[in-house]
Amino acid sequence: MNNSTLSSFLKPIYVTQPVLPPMEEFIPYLEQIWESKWLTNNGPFHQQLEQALCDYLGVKHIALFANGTVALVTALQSLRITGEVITTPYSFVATAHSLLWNGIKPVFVDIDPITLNIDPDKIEVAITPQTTAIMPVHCYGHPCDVDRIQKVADIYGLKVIYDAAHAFGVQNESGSVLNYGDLSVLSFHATKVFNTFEGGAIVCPDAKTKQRIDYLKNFGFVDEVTVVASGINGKMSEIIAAFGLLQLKGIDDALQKRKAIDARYRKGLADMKGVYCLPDMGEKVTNYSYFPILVRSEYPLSRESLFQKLRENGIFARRYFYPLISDFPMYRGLPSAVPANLPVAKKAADQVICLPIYPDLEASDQENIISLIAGG
Ligand code: T4K
Repeated sequence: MNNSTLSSFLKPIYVTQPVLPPMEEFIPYLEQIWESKWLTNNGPFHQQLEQALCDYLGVKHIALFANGTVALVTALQSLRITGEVITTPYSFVATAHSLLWNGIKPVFVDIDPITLNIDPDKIEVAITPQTTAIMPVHCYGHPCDVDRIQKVADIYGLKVIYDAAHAFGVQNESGSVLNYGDLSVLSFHATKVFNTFEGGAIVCPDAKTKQRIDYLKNFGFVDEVTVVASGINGKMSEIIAAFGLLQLKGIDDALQKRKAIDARYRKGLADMKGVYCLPDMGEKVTNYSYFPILVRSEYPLSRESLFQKLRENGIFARRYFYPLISDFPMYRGLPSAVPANLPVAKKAADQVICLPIYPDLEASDQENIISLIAGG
């Protein structure tokens, strides 16, 4: 990113900043790895992190990956998804890229104006004989309408693979949202609520599916002489898995701090004309992974002007998710990518700014951000 507009005396505030544990706490983990010389391929830390995450998240099986994107690509492979997959244009490009990497045609449908997640009412009309699955995204960690999506999937015999990159730890009344659909895919990227530098995972409901996923992420190997699929190398290494175990110790504290920041924004922005905060979606447990605002016409500045103003003041907010995925060159020729098909998503993409939110964001910096927005 080019920060040249930033005045030299300003400390830049980014949309996020990763949480890191004290470095000395990581040394004992490194010593164990140096001692055992077991660096990757389902080593002891890898196995421990899989179990620890199952326990923490309340899910049955987890397969760890090097990052969320390779996990998405592998999730689609594991269920042999082909043809067309219905998905949202309002997400990070990796969602749709995972489809193209599998030779699958994305079919974009519009989003719900409140949740900004895929609109379940729009899915049915997009189904064709080639449709094999739905890939919704729990955008900003807010759960999709999982029941209605499953209902459509059941009627038409479709698989559901959730891109749950934002949904670490999120729960509804029945428990983890990661338990819905056929598979859910997490990202542990540096910018995520739970980060392992890079990392990802597939959450799956049964041991058989996890077994297949484990083959696929290790070249398709079953044993030394048996290869059952054209798998990939998607494995998480021991150093990353060990780091994940350490990170997990701090996750509840990080979520508490995020909650307080979310509350301060909501209070500070409550009466600001033209600044719309996404409402409480009624989750039982939220992760406060992003703080999106929609800058509407009643606000004195355009979204772009406010975005620039924040940058000039050292606040590097982001316009997640502008442009829409459907506007990128590899997608815009698709019939479903035409703007007339996606008016709600287009409007959100044109209005959104994600404000900085991360556990170490100082209250004074947050007050400054709120004042800058109030200044119009
Ligand atoms: N599906 C969804 C819905 C996703 O959002 C993502 C990833 C994926 C799938 C794919 O998962 P992974 O394969 O990434 O595991 C970032 C992330 O790179 C990406 O992981 C994330 N979504 C996306 C929403 O955001 P950028 O291009 O905005 O990242 P970047 O490098 O501009 O970072 C944003 C800010 O964070 C920086 O301005 C400063 C701060 N930062 C970043 C990094 C990398 C740090 O302070 N330290 C760091 O190490 O995409």
